[in-house]
Amino acid sequence: MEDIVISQNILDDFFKKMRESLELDVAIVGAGPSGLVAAYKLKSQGYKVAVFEAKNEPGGGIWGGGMLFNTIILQEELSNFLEQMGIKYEKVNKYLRIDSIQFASALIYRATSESVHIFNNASVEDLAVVNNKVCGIVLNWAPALKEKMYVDPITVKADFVIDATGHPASVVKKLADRGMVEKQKEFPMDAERAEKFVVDATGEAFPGLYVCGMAATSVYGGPRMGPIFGGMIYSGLKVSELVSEKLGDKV
Ligand code: 48F
Repeated sequence: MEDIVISQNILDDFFKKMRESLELDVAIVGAGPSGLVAAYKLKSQGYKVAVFEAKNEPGGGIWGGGMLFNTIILQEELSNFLEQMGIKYEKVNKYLRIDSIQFASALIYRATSESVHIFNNASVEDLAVVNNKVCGIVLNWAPALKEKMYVDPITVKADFVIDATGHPASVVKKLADRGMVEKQKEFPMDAERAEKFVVDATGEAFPGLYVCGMAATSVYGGPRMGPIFGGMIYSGLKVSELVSEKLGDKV
């Protein structure tokens, strides 16, 4: 019966990916634009990286563009980045416009082409903290959590964890709820200020825990910006630099 060969192949491959990801240099939570860019950059430098995404589809808030109009906007300075990633763009005034479907799929494709394992349907429900330093993530199946099933999670060890979970900053929130870090509330829309704020706010929120993208805005109380995505790219690039400085020549 051929079906069993298919099943065996799937299980062998999945558990190989999982075993390879049990001890990481960097665990990235959330496969939105900032998390995918950080994963691509860190993996291309040789670090052991995996991405954990609660939804079935990686890509976060990219797919729907602005109000489901599936075009997004980037600053013109990012044309080189888009060319490196093989993404088509059109320059109009001082902005670049790109197709959100191509942008999401290119970031996913680039990260997975660098052999980043992206675990979808995998929700990070807590952190492992030892001696006041984050040293891993606590992982469960997103559908199990959604169904409120009483299932214990498993732990993945990581030297550094990046919270790239977007507006909810759901990883930092786990520590904020316990009074271990302070978390502000997002400000209303102000795209110009927001695009700078998100990059400035990108950094270490707790020993071993970095925050990027809208999660950084949310933790430090910056304004939201809607469907302009340059800040997300710059934030993903910045967090990858900060973490690789810490990891140094571990590769
Ligand atoms: O929100 P999201 O796209 O993150 P981002 O990189 O980008 C924000 C933009 O999309 C947009 C914007 C641009 O100007 O403002 O909103 O900051 O993606 C975050 C991903 O994290 C996943 C979530 O499903 C989404 O795909 N996520 C959230 N919480 C968890 C999680 C969790 N606890 N475990 C795993 N994944």
